[in-house]
Amino acid sequence: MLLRKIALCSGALLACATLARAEDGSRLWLRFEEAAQREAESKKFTSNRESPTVAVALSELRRCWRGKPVALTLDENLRSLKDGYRIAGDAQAVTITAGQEAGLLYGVYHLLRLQATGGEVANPRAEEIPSYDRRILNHWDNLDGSIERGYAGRSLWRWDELPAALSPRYEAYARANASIGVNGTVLNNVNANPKMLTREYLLKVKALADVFRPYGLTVYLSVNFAAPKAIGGLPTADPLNREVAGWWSAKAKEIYGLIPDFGGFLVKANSEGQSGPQDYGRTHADGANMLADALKPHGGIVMWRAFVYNPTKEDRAKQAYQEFVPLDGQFRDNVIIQIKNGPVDFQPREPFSPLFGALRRTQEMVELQITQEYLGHSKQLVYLAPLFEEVLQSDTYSDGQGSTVAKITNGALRPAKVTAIAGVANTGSDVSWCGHHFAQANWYAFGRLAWNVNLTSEQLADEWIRMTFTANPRFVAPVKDLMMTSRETCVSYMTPYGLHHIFTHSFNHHYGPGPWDNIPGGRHDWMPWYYHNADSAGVGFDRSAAGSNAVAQYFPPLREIYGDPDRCPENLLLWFHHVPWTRALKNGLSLWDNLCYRYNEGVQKVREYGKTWDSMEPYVDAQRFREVQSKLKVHAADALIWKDACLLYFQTFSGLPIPANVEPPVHTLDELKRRELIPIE
Ligand code: GCV
Repeated sequence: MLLRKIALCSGALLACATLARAEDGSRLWLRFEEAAQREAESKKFTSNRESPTVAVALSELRRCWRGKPVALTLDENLRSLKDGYRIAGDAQAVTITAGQEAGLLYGVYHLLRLQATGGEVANPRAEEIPSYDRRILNHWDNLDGSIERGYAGRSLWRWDELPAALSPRYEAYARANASIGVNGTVLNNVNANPKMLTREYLLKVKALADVFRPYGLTVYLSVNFAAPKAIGGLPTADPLNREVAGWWSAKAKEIYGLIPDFGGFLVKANSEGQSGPQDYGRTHADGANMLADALKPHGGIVMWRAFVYNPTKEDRAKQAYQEFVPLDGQFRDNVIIQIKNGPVDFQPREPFSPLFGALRRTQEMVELQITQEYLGHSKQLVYLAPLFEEVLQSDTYSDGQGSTVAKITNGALRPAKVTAIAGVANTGSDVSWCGHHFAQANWYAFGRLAWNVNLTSEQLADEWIRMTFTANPRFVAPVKDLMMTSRETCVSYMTPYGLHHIFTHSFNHHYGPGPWDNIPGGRHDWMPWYYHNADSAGVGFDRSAAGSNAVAQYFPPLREIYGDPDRCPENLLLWFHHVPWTRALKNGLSLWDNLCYRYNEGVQKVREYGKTWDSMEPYVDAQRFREVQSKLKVHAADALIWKDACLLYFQTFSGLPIPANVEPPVHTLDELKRRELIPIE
């Protein structure tokens, strides 16, 4: 009997140990618990305040912190810290001081990050004030559980079970966000279902908000502008109609009655078929202000998207600017215009949107895309922080040299009542959250950059690798190099030299190449040829003064630089110019030869990544090693398809040979055109 008991016990222990070791990615970068759990003693941790947020902070310390005693001190007079913190250590203890409860929690995660990455934990010292007030994930999650542009399974929100059942993932999600400083989440798709605002769904939203609150995570909703008609029984949604405005005010009151710290609304209006104020002859300002007035008494904000364009003769890249600049100064102070990083749509590389800086009397925020809609979904390893960094550090010259997108939007150059930054989320029901182990790094980097816009993509890769995998330098160095080059590699095999939007349109999945696509009767501004303009003379979109003159929307000297093919940065050349195939680039080789070399280089790099990863096997747990390895195989095969498709197609116009030292295409153009290249996940 005794022996049987011992056997059972040791079986259970073994199971526990195995479970503890299992690495399926579900713990994200928060893998620090195990090592510390037993060592920490609860009495080492104190606070001058009791609250659910402080309780989370203390519990994180108890579970994970191996260092000196920690005292949490809330001092509400420290308003200048916003939700940041100060950390100071002496011989006996570490003190975290903050002006808001969330700051204490963020300070704790700072300590845990130091511990996990090998930082200074004996005498830590820091003062951190976040770059943006609101650091927000945008979920494009639908009420039926699907996710628009989601590549990591179904929605995290189980609407059919809420509010009664609360998945443990809700709290895990809030914790992950708090650990990187994300403090807001828009739960539903910008292509919003009006049902979201019904009482039935608001009760579900309240349940989520209650779980998130201790982690400092505020809930926002995308709203459908036609909701007063769709669910309110009104004959119109005209923003200047008093009943409509009254309906929104009552709805706001109802929401705040349930969720007192509700953040506000995100709105996609008069864009891609969504209704909006223009349906009633009103402007974006009329629409945004009406909602802003409804939210104002409760402290809510409106994030009004600038992603608007129509199939007119005007260059799509110019339309958001044309729409919004004339409205500058007309928006309420609780409205903020949410602008995608580039003027078209989250391409592997775009110039920054010329709207940044152009709205001088209107608050602006950046929308980045964390989900890899145009950068290989969750099949390809593409670390996006270099893209985010490139956008945020781009100089708009709007207020003289040094007017970066970051400074324009974070209040550093222009006073703002509210500053914010958004990232379209890449999370889903997938065990590892993001569909690819390395896609977690993009969520991580977004949050950390939103917290501190001056962190470099390299620092963030370093932190993330150490926390998510290992601090072994034999792993960190090559994997960091792989991550750091991966975005440029993606640009190389998809859209080098400023090419853009040449993804297959047939299935609208934005994964594989389709530069030849031309769907009869389809919108011209959704067709790849609209963007590449390839002909026997050359390739690229002429946005110079001789073309669409989109360059004029940029401040000097950028408009002159972008407008001149000799001065335009080569990585944006075909964005702004239609360039002869034979034109020599800076290295003396023709555009055509350079295109061939870049596509080829992209493919070779992905193959190298595969080899690098293969050699990482000794340092990685078996499951994650295998899963990344198999994704890299798909990645390499698909990069090759991109190269063959683009070179063979563009060759029909250039009529030039592919240089001998470029790997010859293995596919034929007919075959590539005939088959739907890449299946959807
Ligand atoms: C949510 C692109 C995407 C759409 C997305 C839209 C937007 O067009 O392909 O899926 O819709 O952008 O940002 O509103």
